[in-house]
Formats: sequence, C-alpha cells, structure tokens
Amino acid sequence: MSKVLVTSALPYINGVPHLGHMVGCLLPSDVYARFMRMMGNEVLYIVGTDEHGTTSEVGALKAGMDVQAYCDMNHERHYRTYKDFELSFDYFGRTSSEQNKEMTYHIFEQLDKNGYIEERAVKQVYSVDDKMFLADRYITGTCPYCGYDKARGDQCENCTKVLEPAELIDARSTISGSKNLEIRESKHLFLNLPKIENKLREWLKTKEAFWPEVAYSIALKWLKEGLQPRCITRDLKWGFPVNKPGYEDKVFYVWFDAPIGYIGITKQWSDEKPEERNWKDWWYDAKDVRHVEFMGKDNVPFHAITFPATLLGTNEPWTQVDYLKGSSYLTFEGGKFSKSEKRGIFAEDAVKEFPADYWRYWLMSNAPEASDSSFTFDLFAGTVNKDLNGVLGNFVSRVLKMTASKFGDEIPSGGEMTVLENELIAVLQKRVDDYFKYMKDMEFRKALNELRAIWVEGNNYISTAEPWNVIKENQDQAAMILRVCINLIRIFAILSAPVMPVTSEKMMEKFGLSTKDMPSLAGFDIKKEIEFLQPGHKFEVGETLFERILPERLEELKQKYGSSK
Ligand code: B3M
Ligand code: ZN
Repeated sequence: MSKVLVTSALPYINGVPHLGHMVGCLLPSDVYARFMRMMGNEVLYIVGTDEHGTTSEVGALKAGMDVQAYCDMNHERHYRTYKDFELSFDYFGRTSSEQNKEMTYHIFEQLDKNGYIEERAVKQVYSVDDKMFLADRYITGTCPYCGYDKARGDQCENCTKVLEPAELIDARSTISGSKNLEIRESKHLFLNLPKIENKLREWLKTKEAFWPEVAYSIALKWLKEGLQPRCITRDLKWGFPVNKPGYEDKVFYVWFDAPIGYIGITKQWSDEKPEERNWKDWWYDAKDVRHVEFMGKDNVPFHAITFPATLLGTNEPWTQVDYLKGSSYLTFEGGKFSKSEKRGIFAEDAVKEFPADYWRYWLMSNAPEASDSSFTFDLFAGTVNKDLNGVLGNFVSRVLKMTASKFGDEIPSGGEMTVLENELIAVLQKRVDDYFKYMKDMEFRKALNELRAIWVEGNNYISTAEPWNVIKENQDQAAMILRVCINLIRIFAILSAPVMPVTSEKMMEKFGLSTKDMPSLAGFDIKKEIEFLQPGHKFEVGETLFERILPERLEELKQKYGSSK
C-alpha cells in the first residue's frame, strides 16, 4: 500500500462552478482518488475554496455584503454543489483559514530568511472614489489599437492585444465607473524567481520522465522565456496581512497563498482529529507520498514553476508535485459558458436536472484531455440513452427480470461453464487490465471507453448464449448462463464505482450488498469474481437504473440553458 495525495485546483470562491470546472479538475481528481482507494492505497484527497483577492472584494461589494460573510456563504454553496456531485474529498477547506495563514507566514519567513524576497517600488492605478488600488482587469477604457471601448487594463478582448492600464484611452474604474484615477507609487515584495531558477531546473529535470507532455512543455517554455521576479503582495484589505514590518497594511497576493492552501487545508483536516491525523505525514519530510495534482491548463505555470520554486526557496523538505494533470477546456454548444449571458449549464443546476452519475459519466467519457471538447445536450442525451440506459441499464434489468420470472428470487443452481464462458472471461480480463492501466495513467477517455466495452461484452454474451432458447431444452444450462450474467452485474458495479458511485451502490443493493463489500481492485480476477455470487443468493429486480431522455425533454433543456440550436 502506498500513500497518494490527490489535490484538485482550488476553485475561486466568487465564481459559480460550471461543467467545465467540474471536468477540468474536480471530477477527474475524484475519480482518480476513488480508483486509487479501491486499488488498496492510502489516499488523502484535498479540495477547498480559493478565497482571497480583488475578485472576492468586488463580488462582496456587488452583493452588498461583508467579504467574510460573502465568502462564508459561497463556501457553503461550493461545498453543497461538490457534495451533490459525489466528490469524495477527505476535507473541503478554505485558503482563508487560520491554518493556511500559519503556513503562509512560515513559508514567507523562510523565503525572506534565505534571501529570496526583495523590495521594489511599483506604480499602480489608484481609484480615488473607490478608495482602492485597481487590479489591471478592473480598469476599463478604449483600446488604443482597435478602438474597442470596453478593453480591460490587462488585455483587449476584441483584438487580444496585451495592454498596460496606462495605454487605455478614457480609462475608468470597472467597479464604480469613476474616472478619478491616479498613478500612485507603492512598495511591494517580490519573490526572486531568477535566484531560485537553478534549483528549479534541477528539480524539474527529475520530473521529465514522469510528467505528462502538456505540463512539462509549459514549464520548459517558462524557463526558456526567462523567469522574472514576481510580486507577491497587494494593496488590498481581504487577504493575509503581510508579516513583515513596513508591510502590515498590505496582504499577500492570492496566488501566493492559494497553492499553500493545499497544505493549510490538510492542516485543517488534521486539526479536526489531531490524535489520529498529522498533516506532516503528507507534506513535510514525507518520503513515501506520491502527490498528484489536477488542474486546467491555465493553472499549470503556477503549479509547475511558481509554487515549486516557492517551496524550494524555503530549503525545507516539502512534498512537491509528482504528477501534474493539466486539462484542456470544455465548451458549451461550441461557445463559452457564461453566467451573465445565461449560456451553459452550471453544476448546481445540472444535479437538479439529472443524477450526478449521468454527468459524471458523460463528462469523464468526453474529458477534454488532448484537446478541447464540447458539451451539447444532443450528445449528452445520446450518451445517456445509448450507453447508460441502453447498454448498462438494459442488461441489468433484462437479466434480473428474466431470472426472476424463470427461477424466482434466488440465483439458480445447475449447469457447467463452456468454451463460451471461458472466452468471455479471457476477453473481460484483458479489458479490465486495460481499464485499470488507463485509470492509473489518468487517461480517462480511454478508460471510460474500456468500461463501456466491458458492459457491451455482457450484452454480447447474453445475445450469443441465448438463455431464453436454451431453457426450452436445458434448464440447468440456462441457469448457469443467467448466473454468469448476474455475476457480471456485480462485476460491472465494482468497476463502475469510481465513475458512478451511486449507480454502483444501487447495483450492489440488488444483491443485499453495498460498496463496502467490494473487493480490492488490485489483482482483480474475473475468473474468481464471475463465481462470487453463489446459487441460493437472493436478489431483487428493483427499479431501473437510468431514465431515457425523450425528445420533448431535450428541447426543454436546450431552451432553458441557452443552447444556440
Ligand atoms: N483559483 C484558479 C481557478 O480556479 C485558482 C486555482 C488555485 S489552485 C491553488 O481556475
Ligand atoms: Zn483592441
């Protein structure tokens, strides 16, 4: 058994998570954590909300709330949504916690002591009426290149040119619209990345063979372009006040304390039961831990360069990332998800429409891994109807109904396995081994392809074996065929558990079993498992597992969630 630390990028507290967030980091991290647990590993799975920064201050202002209360409320909302999506995190914490403050201060002090922090004077835009410094993206004005009148201080959305706030014509605060802006100079602290660069290069080299291409190439590109010192403080109120004399009125930059949040949240978890948990076993001088991080591509530089450099600069034995899974993007009906334009289905609404497992299965089957992928309701309904209802759901209800009507509510005895069953066992074993391999490698699309193919093998088997014909001449052989099929249902339940935990539980319940009765996936042997449920074992036909999405419902969904078609 080995220790696996799984983390998902910590979602910003002010945003409402949509399907793209779910599939980019939260869901794959959960599927992986569940799978690794079932493989017999000791897993710690950490998630939480990323709470600091201007966006939270602005969000609270718009909601007319105090920032702390605003974050408390949104933290609950995120938590609920992820619970509804069946995320199995060990702890769902917050980057604004006391524990994270303690970690952030400690790490900052080490960096400072080791000479990696430097002071610099910075010119920034100050909004006199808003009484605050404005982050670049909170300044709106006319683009000097294309004339677009809603260009942001960091970039023009229209012509994509990267801008400096000072270049904007007719600049105003995005928050209040005020044009009463001044350039003010203020002292800030910088993390001297160039000074840590050599250490970082050495460390990265050890990862080359293990990291996926996407992540490693992004890291190399950054190194090639040359590292610059990064400002790690901000003139804001909402954040951890900087623990250095002369900087008390500033806070740490959100991207400084956010990744430290993985450690801070682990400490929140261990503080709940200090007698049995110790965050250090996972993060500090913990030689036996494998750390796997899940995130969207845009977060890779922070996790491959700045955060590792931050930890290296402490000269302390922190756990670094061993595998970094960066994902591409999911689009909605070919466009962007947008709450304000009411386009796209957001996670909290999604689970009100259909059970989480429908979404989990669709999203993981269509995970934007090598390239972007697109969600459409047509594709979603097609998959639910065909794979879930058609292939898996039908197999389960057909087998159980047929057995109940011919033999009653106990698994029937009699008969001998033939060449056909031996062939089935061999084919399934090969597919199961491939499925596990893809799951281990976090190639989820391929893994889910195998899972579906495994269900299809069940359907192929029953069509070839034809128990409905065999029974006319040989009761015992028909009993054997149905017994094999019933065992396949249990096998399908076990294999589907990381992806569809609720459906899996429902399938186990049909035999009076639960998820807890599942064997370890390590050394999963089809030959043995196919005879696990013995003659005489009671079963229940129960409810069907999935509902079909009919054309009227599909139309309704498209209307409701702003599909373009
Ligand atoms: N909150 C960005 C995002 O949600 C950021 C991730 C932090 S991970 C430490 O995409
Ligand atoms: Zn422009």
